[in-house]
Amino acid sequence: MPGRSSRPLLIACAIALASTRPAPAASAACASLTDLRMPDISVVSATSAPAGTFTPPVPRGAAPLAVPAFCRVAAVATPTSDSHINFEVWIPEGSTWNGKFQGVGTGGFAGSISYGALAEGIRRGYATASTDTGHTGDDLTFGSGHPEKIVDWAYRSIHLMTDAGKLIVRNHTGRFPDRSYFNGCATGGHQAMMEAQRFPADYDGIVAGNPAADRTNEIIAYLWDWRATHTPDGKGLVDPTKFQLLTRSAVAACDGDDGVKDGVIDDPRRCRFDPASLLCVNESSPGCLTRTELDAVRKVYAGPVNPRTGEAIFPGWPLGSEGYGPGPNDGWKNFLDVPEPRRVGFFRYFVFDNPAWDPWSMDFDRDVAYTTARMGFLNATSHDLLAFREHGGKIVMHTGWSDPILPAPDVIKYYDEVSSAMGASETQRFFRLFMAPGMGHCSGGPGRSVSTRRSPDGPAAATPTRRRTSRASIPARRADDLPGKCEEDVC
Ligand SMILES: [Ca+2]
Repeated sequence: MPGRSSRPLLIACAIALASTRPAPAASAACASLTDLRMPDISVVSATSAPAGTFTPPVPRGAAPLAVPAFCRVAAVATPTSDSHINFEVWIPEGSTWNGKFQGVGTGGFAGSISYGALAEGIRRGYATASTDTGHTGDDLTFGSGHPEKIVDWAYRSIHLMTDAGKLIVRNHTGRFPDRSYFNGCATGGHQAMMEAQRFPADYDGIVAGNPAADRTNEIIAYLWDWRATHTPDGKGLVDPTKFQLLTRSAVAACDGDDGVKDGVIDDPRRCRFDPASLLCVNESSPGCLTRTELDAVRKVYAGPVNPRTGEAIFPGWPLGSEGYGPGPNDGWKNFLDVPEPRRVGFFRYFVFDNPAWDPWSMDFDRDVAYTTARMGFLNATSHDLLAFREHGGKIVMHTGWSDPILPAPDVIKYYDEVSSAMGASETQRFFRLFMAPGMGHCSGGPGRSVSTRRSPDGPAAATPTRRRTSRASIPARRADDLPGKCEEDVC
């Protein structure tokens, strides 16, 4: 982050509040949308829903969602013979439509439509679309023997949903949306950057939260960290309560560095806490680290490296992300206090096509190169955003410093790489990154969560605040409002 953006900033803007301008009268009744013909896409149902509540079909037992009157369109895209991409487009009725389209992201490996984000979108006036990305459930077995389904998940489903979604809106309202925005976090952030890079004409404004864009190397990092903290027979080398000890100690050492004692480390890069200061003097106790524990967590802070070249494969996790709470997703327990590496199915079903693949067989030189060669298309890490910029698009990217699922340094690394490739000042004109101190994965953590509902003009006109983040300055946001927040526990 060049210049001013090196200071912690907070997004105070992005997806617009609904315009009060009335939308044109609908040109066709909702139900007639089933007559719409599009290549490789079938409209399965189109029904008018009254204002009130909508009970999501998934997950089971989900709470009813408040909704205005809307036209609910369910469709299926089949771009290949092995594809079955479900998506829904919700269009606010009459003058409640603000004339705009919003695609919303999904979490993890998706497998379900984000009904909470759909409802949030239409409450704010947007015609809103969400997709299950072409399979059901978060289990990576869906990719075994189905390479086209992996492509559907990686980028094809969001693009098709977007293209068809705009056409469906046109057929219902009589015109195409004036503007289109994509809003996603976690995998939704990954999807956001994939759109900017592969389909630059799809959206005018993009909000990319905690983007898990370097997906192959993120999963390699899960594997590296798990091996660094376990014996070959799967026993943990680090007492999971020590993750909370590390965060408590880091916060105690560095909370005041920003001049505000609020339980939040403003910028972990400036924090001088050394975990070695916790080394046990005699016997192990809950308040110290054994030599084994210290050596193991140092590898997690450092991140995976190529054993032959010494080159970094992926950034490590920063101070403050280790364990900010007791929950399984409040820190590194998420990927370290588990019986096998997170997303090991990626290697078994996507990369090696071997359900019996042993994570201890991973060679962090040869197999990393092989993984990149086979699955590099999953990554949204291109530094060339020229086409998106020329289209007039703008990107607001944000992430949480305490994110224990996608390390903040990886987001900064990508932004810096784009700045180097496109020029810092030119990048700032259309693409900005905001860091939220103490925020976890899209929400949660000791800091406040990012809000994306403050600007009256949408992401393209976003005017971020330039003040230091504080609890008082950031509106809290319900987790179920976040498009693309992982519905499981990991991305
Ligand atoms: Ca502080």
